Amino acid sequence: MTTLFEPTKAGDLELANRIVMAPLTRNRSPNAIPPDIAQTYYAQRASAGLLITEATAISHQGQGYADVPGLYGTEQLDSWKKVTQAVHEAGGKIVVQLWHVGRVSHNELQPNGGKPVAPSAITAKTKTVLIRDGKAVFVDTSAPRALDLEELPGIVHTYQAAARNAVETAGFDGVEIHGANGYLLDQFLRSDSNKRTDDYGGSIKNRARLLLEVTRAVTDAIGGGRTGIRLSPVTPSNDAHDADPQPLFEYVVKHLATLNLAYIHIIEGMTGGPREIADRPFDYAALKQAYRTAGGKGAWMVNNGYNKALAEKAVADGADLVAFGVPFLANPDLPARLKAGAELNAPDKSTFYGGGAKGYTDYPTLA
Ligand code: 8OZ
Repeated sequence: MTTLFEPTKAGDLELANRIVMAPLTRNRSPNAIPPDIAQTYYAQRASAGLLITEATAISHQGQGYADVPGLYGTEQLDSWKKVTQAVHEAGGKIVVQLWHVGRVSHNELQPNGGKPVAPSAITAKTKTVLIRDGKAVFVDTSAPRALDLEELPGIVHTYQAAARNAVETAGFDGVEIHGANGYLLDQFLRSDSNKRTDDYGGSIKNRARLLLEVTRAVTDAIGGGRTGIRLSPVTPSNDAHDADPQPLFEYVVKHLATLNLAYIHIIEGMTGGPREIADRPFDYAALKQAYRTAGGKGAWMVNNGYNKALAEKAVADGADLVAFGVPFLANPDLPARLKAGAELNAPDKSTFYGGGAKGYTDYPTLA
């Protein structure tokens, strides 16, 4: 029987085990530059089969929260390079999560104080984080403007350039496209946030077009075998809602199947919340089947609320990889602890977002 602790492959990525560190936003990157201490944080967790970085903005326009990192400036790339070196020296593999927040932003975070961009000019009923007087404060997102049709090739190109820089300049093993949690690509997918009347709105085919164009452009630049994508079919995060997610996401994975991706990363249920949402049922087995039937060979990565028993069952039932978020944040040696059946450190929620070493690099490993 396959276990969590066996090596596997995800596209071109050779992984020491099936345990993945999920992307975790930490808001410790002033001026969008990862701090030196991020080298320690990620290297401490290098025993994961794969590390996925915190969501990382592909452009200034793609940024939506204070002190999140970017991947578009020289200093940002130089700093990430030190992170990837530290992880590789520790024997790990690391991909960067490519992020454009779309409408989940604030004027203060945008170039020249402009409006955030979105498929349609509909404000998300959600909050973002600004720093005021050195303190993180939650504020409503600003009203967005709809992207012009002529701007969309530039968005695709920006993802592609970020992927190329990630691999060629910053030394990442690959990238994960953030297609989840109510950010730009997810906003295009969903019927509630996308009211466009051009080729990028209306039908499922049209709403999925931008995500598929972005993914194709990224795979053209760095190869499908180094490209993963994260999707969250039913999460309500950031005001995400679709009238009929099952056919939408089955369409998406069927078309992703042709791109020879390293992996498909699925958030089951509400991101960081319950795995089942009463009024948003979803058949994940059918989603995976749709991908495999269409010829998709990438690793199938599952996420949300997993513990050892659930993860072992998922792998026995055919998942290839299991991503752990908060447990990995609080347990740098999570694979060893899971293997030993050891107690886990409790996470300190007050240090999740913002701050320094406390709650970041000071969680103890097993003796
Ligand atoms: C928590 C806080 C801010 C952003 C996501 C990138 O949900 C995030 C995020 C999570 O994907």
